[in-house]
Amino acid sequence: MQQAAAVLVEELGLPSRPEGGLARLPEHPLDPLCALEYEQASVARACKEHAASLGLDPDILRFNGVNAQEPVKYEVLAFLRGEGLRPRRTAMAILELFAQNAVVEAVIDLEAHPPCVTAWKQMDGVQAALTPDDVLECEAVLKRNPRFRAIMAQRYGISDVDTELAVDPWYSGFRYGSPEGRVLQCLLYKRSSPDDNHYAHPLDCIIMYDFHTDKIHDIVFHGGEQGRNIPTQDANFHRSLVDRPWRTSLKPLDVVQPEGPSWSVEGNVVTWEGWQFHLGFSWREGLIINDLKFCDQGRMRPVMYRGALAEIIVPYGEPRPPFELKCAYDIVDYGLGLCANPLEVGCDCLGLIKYFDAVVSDSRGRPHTIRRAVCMKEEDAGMAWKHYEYRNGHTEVRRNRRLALKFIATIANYEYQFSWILHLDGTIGFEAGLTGIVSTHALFPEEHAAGGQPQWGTLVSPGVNAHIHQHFFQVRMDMAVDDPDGGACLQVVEVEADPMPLGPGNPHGVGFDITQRVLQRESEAQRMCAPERSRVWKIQNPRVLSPVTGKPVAWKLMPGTPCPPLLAHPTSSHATRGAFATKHLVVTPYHPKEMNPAGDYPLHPDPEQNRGIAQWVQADRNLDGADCVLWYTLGLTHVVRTEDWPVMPVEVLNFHLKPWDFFTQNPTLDLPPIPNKRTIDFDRGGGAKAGGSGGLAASCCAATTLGCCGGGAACTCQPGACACAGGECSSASRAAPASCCAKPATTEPAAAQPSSRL
Ligand SMILES: [Cu+2]
Repeated sequence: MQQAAAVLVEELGLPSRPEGGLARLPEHPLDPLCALEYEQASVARACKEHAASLGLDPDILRFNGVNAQEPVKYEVLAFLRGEGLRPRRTAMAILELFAQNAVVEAVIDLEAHPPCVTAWKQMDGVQAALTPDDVLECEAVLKRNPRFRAIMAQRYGISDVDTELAVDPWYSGFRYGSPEGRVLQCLLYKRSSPDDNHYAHPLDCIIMYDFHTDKIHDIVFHGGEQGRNIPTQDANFHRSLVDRPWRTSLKPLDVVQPEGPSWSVEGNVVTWEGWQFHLGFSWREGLIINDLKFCDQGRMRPVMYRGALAEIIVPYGEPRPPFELKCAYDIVDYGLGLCANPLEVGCDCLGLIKYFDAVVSDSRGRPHTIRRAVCMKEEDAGMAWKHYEYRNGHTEVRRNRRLALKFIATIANYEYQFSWILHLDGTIGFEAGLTGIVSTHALFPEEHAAGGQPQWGTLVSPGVNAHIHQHFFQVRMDMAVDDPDGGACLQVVEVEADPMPLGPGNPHGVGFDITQRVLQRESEAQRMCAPERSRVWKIQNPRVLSPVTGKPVAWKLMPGTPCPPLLAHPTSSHATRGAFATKHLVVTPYHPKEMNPAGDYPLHPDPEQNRGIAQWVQADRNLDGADCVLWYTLGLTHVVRTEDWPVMPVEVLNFHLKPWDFFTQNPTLDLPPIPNKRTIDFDRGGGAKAGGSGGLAASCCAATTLGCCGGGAACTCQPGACACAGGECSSASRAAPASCCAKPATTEPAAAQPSSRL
């Protein structure tokens, strides 16, 4: 492994580690850059000094994305095992040279004195991601453009573009290549008030615009030369504009952990009920789960070296220009981490929450802290297991619990909520939640003529079409499966259940059997889900055998919500650039440069050179006994409903990883048989405080939230003295009188812990 690490370090052009001490050490080799590293190590200063040394004006640098450069896996693992040196701390900055249509990749050595640029590579013809700063700058610059202002005034009667107009810049797809510059398709909407949902008022116009040069390349009016009136009907969800009274029937529903959480956090390393992992964050991917392990009866067993959402594609189905360009790649185009929300306390996550801040770079290279970018919480996860012995009435039942890590990103009109979820029983879940506002457009003239119905979408408001579209999310999982080398020798096995043919071995026709096939090469490992065949994929370690079955220990990837195929034609730009989404599972051997399945940059002069995973797999590398990386795609065909308007209820997609012969038994047998003490039998007193039909005005049951008095008895409850009037104490109170009548336990969660930085 050391040799492999050295080769990869050399291939990546990373500086090798010199002998001697270090000025400053990160806590963990995979820790993201912190604000101090931005400021003291000064990524921006090093880049600007280097630019000046090349004769460039430092002020033209735009910091598109800055990350700590992730060391090669084998170096990290060797260091964490105490067998290797700490990987050298470096940063990777993607820079734009403003108005020069040029992108630079710079590597900054953070341990040099002072930190300095060690690599400066100008990338030919690519465009960098459209950051939040870019989006705001594009809107502001376009609104100052005299030609644009004149069109808005003459065609739409909009004279105050600053307050009456909203501009959503999207990448322009295949129509413009990088040589033309940073050309964006700007979707336009009118606002009827500052907090108005402007997506209810789309203009029949798209502007192809380069905000670096302030050049309008094209203007496309799809509503016809005469234009149409802008849809006027408001559709709002802002609290100040909702025109119906708030409902008053909901009672509080609190999640409390009076004794505190079950997790512990040290730096970015989290430990919870056997699980341990490092929490990472990048400007591009957002949340990253690193070095996930499970402590199995005292032995720490690796499960997954790295897991993160790798790419998103949202292709739209409207075939008529200008909407044939409408396809968003929400990670490579925008940077999901850059778009992460600061989570709202008491809203985005409930209960006792550990928040992690994220530090990203703004366009000028300054650290920008996203407060509470990631939340972590324990959640009840239903029943873990149960058996009721009907012969004697004895029950054994345990509750399952899960640890959920979540972040939410806003990409223009849409919100995405992404969660990694660890369960007590070893299940790993991934969830994508979709909400926000569907993308809208004004109707075409022929649609108006045909009665106002859109042909490729749903009429959500008069004159407003919400286009039909799809969402695909590809998750990269570098599995380890009980291998301290990070899964260096694994196999991915496709497992299916097939009916047996009728015959001598199956005379009654009831037989079915399991077939297993090792995916030998990349050409064989581009697979689709097949629920009719119960298809799952097993990731096994042939070097570690189960003492029970004698077979390799494994984890299985289980598709969750049904995933459609990508519906764009195979020759279309959506399907060629978005080739990663044309298969539900792709397996590749680990390579540290292969991280971005839709390519490293949004636009490239030669699409064949920027196709990411479609290009990698053409090497048809061996996978049998390789360091296997899984790329799983989950998706949805979104036929918009009127219920999705004006803001969409959360739609959840998921899949799971489950241990398969990894443990020798159910790993939750040691869950203690302790009933939840705050669970209340509503009909036996729990309804009192609820004020509903329980009928008890002031029961001690309600005061303590423990069952005490039954039979409709009124209660008085004071510390150390609980009395029931006109009734007998319930069996619960007889079994545990001290707890029943004791001072009520606090319902306040433990003091909120300060946020950690990522
Ligand atoms: Cu959608």
